[in-house]
Amino acid sequence: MADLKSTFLNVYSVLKKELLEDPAFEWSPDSRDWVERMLDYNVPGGKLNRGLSVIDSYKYLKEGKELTEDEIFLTSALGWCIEWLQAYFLVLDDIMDSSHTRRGQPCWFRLPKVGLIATNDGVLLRNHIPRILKNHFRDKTYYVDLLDLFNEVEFQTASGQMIDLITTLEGEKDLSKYTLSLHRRIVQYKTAYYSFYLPVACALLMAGENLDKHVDVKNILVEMGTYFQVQDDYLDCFGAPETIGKIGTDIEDFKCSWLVVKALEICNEEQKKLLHENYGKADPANVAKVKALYHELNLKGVFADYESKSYEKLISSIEAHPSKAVQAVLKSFLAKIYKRQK
Ligand code: GPP
Ligand code: MG
Ligand code: MG
Ligand code: MG
Repeated sequence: MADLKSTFLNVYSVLKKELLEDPAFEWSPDSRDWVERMLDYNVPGGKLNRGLSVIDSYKYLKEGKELTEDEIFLTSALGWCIEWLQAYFLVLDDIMDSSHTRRGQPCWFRLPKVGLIATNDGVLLRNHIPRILKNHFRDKTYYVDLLDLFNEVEFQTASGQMIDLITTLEGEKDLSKYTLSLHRRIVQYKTAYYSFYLPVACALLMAGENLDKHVDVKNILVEMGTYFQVQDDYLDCFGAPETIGKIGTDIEDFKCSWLVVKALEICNEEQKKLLHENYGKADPANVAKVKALYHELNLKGVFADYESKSYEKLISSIEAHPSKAVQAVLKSFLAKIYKRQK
């Protein structure tokens, strides 16, 4: 594993070097330094779960056969495309959510010399993906399918992000609009496709599979991604910032978080009033009242229950899948996130 990670990180250096020498642009020392610093700050510092999953998944699909050097490089390059996509989303998401920290450091746009230049950096990160794909996959039979996959998933994510953002406008008018089905719709689109379906779909394409034949795999991955975002919502409030590397903003931002949905489901009239008066306010005193209510309602316990039930359900849908190799892919992905603390 440690070995796989260092191989993966070596591929990052190769891809970065190619991008910094992209012949389509006349580089100056300043522009090259900017892009290099921007990439090093935003691309490789996460858990790398999404990226590494492409390699893992491909290995399982090859049923344990040793991967060639070429296959390791290509699966890693696809993994990095997903990490680039994630960096692009996070740079912009942190601006939209007025976040302060990410991966244990200030959000990129919070750096004094960066500010709103970060929006263009987001656009650049996004543009790097088709450039990496062109450099390494142009002559593959699945090239068009890869491009189409990244485009589709980006569209789904941006649409999910749109509803995540515009829902708060409705919530501010009437908090009781926040329901589990609305939450589900948001997280399926904003998180599940790019975080769970995309890595496995990349591995499937490389293995020569037709994605239309794997709708059942997609459905399980979307379920898993939904569970993952519920964990993210939970950690936003209950996680330790030192561990998750970010300070939560969901309460301040009036987000349709799983926690507020659950709170609304189980609270009495008096508690509902408290929620209406304090949710979505930047003042730490308001936020503290919401958190105290979450404790009072035992949302930690409600979450623990949700977590074990989701796990059971996911395991049984995985075990119903006819292919042992696909089962292994899905189980390894689930093991990486079950009861995660970060
Ligand atoms: C996670 O939401 C969703 C994304 C990072 C997708 C962003 C999509 C864009 C098109 C910009 P979140 O805000 O809960 O994530 P976090 O808690 O990590 O800030
Ligand atoms: Mg955010
Ligand atoms: Mg967000
Ligand atoms: Mg979050």
